[in-house]
Amino acid sequence: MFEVLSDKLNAVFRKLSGKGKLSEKDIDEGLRQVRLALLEADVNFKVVKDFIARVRERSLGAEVLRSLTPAQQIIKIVNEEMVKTLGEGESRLEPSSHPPSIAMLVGLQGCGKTTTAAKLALHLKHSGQRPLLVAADNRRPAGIEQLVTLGEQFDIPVYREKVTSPSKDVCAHALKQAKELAVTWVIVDTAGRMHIDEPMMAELARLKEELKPGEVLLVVDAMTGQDAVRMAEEFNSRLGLTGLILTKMDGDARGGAALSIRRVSGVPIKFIGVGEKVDAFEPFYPDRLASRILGMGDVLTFIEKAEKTFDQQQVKELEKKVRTASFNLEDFLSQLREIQKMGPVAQLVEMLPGASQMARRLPEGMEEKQLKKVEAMILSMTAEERRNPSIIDGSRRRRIAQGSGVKPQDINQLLNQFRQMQKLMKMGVGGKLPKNLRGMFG
Ligand SMILES: Nc1nc2c(ncn2[C@@H]2O[C@H](COP(=O)(O)OP(=O)(O)O)[C@@H](O)[C@H]2O)c(=O)[nH]1
Ligand SMILES: [Mg+2]
Repeated sequence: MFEVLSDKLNAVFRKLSGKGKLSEKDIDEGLRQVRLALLEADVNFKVVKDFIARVRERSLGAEVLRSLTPAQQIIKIVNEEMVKTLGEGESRLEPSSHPPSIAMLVGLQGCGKTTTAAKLALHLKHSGQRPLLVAADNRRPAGIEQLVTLGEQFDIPVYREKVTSPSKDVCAHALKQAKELAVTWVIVDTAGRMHIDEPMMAELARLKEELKPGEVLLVVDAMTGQDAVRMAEEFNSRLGLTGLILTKMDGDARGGAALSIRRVSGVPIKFIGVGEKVDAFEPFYPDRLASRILGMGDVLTFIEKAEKTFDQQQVKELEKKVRTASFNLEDFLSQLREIQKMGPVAQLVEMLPGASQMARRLPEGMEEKQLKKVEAMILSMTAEERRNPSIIDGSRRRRIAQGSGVKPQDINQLLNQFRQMQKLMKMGVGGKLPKNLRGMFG
């Protein structure tokens, strides 16, 4: 979903993460590229302008400058502001206090209305509701058959009449049927046209009058970009929409519609269609979409974990030790434990932009499956040995190996790796890592 936009934003973040401290100029350059990426994705220019202004203000604020990981903080801000742009919180269907609840689906021809009606009905059925589909699109006989077929396939009742019945009558009769069947939701598929025109709007307004639906949902094709956004404004001003359903999000939509439509129209996105199949339908979660677009779900989780795991005092002490080269196996052990608290090592390292280079240099013993083994070896050492590994001779090595259930060569390997780490530390290769992790990876 939105791969091009996603790739571009990730390239910007990688560049920012590659630098240690960020200047105002770095931030502005990064945001300039974010702005371009959004515009190229066909996001409404006012929405982009507003978005960049909000991100910039927060990025230049204290929360980033004080932070140990400025680039990660910016990603976090971009994510939060993107969630706001997409619409905070999840927007659910509002059930009526006098069942059945009624949802009327409107939209142009070909946007996916009929398919979406079936998807919505199936979604409701799966959440324990009893839906009734209503084929009120009398402009397309084939549309009626399409809905009937879908209904049969999923064992959902469909109310239909002959093509010549006015849709107003179809709806009135459908409501009667709904009461008889004691359904909880009525989903009405209405007629669309190729373009917005007055007769269509007038007919939909009449239907709305007849049905008094609690939900008037506009179905729009996400691939149509800013046209979809204009459509939402127009339908909303004419009919009063309660929600949007963005279809064809699985296609090659650039993201412009999804990222603009809420801000511009003020109407929340409630569902997205992600394929032709009837189960390719999801409630809309702004935070999940933002994470997908940013490809940063993992990094955000990582930042949260790192924030929880490391306190600044701890980091300062470590840095001092690294500087004075007094980092010993005891510190190493406590670092190992911090890492274990955070989760699988390989995964953690992957989450860190810029850290993957470092990961390749990690001693083998740092691999997750080896962590426990390394820990056991260090635990079998005396405090003196941990503080000053150079005293570990042949007989000590045998004792430690026996105590931790490994071979003496394993102890050798660990000591070699540790010496290598110390060397790397002195060379300052940790400088490329986010500051609060330098101690961890040496
Ligand atoms: N890829 C994809 N195709 C969709 C989606 N929703 C609908 N379609 C397709 O869009 C076309 C038009 O759908 P239809 O429901 O007949 O549109 P309507 O004219 O608005 O009723 C059909 O080929 C559907 O399979 C979606 O979320 N993803
Ligand atoms: Mg249709």
